[in-house]
Amino acid sequence: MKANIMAVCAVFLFTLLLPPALRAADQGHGGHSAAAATGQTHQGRGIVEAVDPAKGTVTVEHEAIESLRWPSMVMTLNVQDPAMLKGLKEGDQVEFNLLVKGKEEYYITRIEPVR
Ligand SMILES: [Cu+2]
Repeated sequence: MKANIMAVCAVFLFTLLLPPALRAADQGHGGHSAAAATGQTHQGRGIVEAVDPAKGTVTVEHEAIESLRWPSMVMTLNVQDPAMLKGLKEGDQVEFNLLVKGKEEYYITRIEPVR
């Protein structure tokens, strides 16, 4: 009988632990890492706010990215190769591919102006 109670307790504790994990996947932008699977590439669109070739970053006000459950927002993102930033300037409307490299790690693997 005591063992049964222990088993029930274990199941109960387990279900207590589950909801936060599931909620994390639904957090959208705040839960970046939880929602994003490593190795996946996602497509985004946005407007360039700043380009920093020295750091290899581009700041974009991106539209919502459904596949990542990200709402629209301003982000500074690393590019795979700073050469990709050549010719990009503030105000450009762009399309980009974003590779999920790891926890809170994203790289733009393609970025092109939309004309
Ligand atoms: Cu973002």
